[in-house]
Amino acid sequence: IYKWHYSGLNRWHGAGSTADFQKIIQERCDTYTQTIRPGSRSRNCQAIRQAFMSAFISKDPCKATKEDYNSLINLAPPTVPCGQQVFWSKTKELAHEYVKRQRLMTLEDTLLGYLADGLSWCGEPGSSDLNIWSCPDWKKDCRTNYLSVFWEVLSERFAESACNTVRVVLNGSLENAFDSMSIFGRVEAPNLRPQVELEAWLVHDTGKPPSDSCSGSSIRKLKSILDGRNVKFRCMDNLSRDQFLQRS
Ligand code: N1C
Repeated sequence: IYKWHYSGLNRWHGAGSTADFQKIIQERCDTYTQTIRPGSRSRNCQAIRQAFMSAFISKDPCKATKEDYNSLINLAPPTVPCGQQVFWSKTKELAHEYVKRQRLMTLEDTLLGYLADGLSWCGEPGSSDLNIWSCPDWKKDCRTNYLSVFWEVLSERFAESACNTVRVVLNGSLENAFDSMSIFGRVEAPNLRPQVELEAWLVHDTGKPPSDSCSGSSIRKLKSILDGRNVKFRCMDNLSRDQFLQRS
């Protein structure tokens, strides 16, 4: 305990870096490139792991910039085939179940999304190690932390690459199915290109009445963001989880 206070490594309010971060990145990369998408362009997992590490190692964990991730993202841009893209907000597990049953893809089905899913990471100035004790929390410490900036910049690139019809799975059991402060609300919806069509699905817990609908104020707000960008919008509501997964 005296050591944490001494070094200050425990001063942040978020979870520390995932144990064996480098090893997990390398193993997931090998699995993805050899087993999950063996057909995809061959990628150098060692270079990807190194680019990931140099994005944040030895840096102030509250001073992340999008540029820090440029070389990593250029090694593996998060693009998916036209018309297969699925966004989600507060529906992660459901969205993944949905894409598994269709020929569709979420960000976690791209290499970098797959590598980072569920992990935590940050470094410390003057050290070449990850801080395994704590990392900055978005609310309590700083928004410009490496984890938040990673998902923001990756999500931005993912949304910019969308074409034809794309889908978003929203949580109809929340009072506001569309949250303008979420990554979908702040980053993805505002970065869709003109002429793309977004289909929103409001899905509520089976056996309960929905709490929001396509005519509610949160969805009207989403519609107005999209109108401003000339993105077409369709909305489907009142679907229970079971109905949604069965029809899909
Ligand atoms: O803030 P959200 O959801 O609206 O973000 C989801 C949205 C999706 O469409 C994804 O494309 O943004 C992308 N995305 C991820 O793929 C992702 N995987 C894991 C955003 N965040 C992701 N995470 C972590 O979950 C990350 O730590 C982020 O802060 C949460 C977002 O969850 P949310 O609020 O349900």
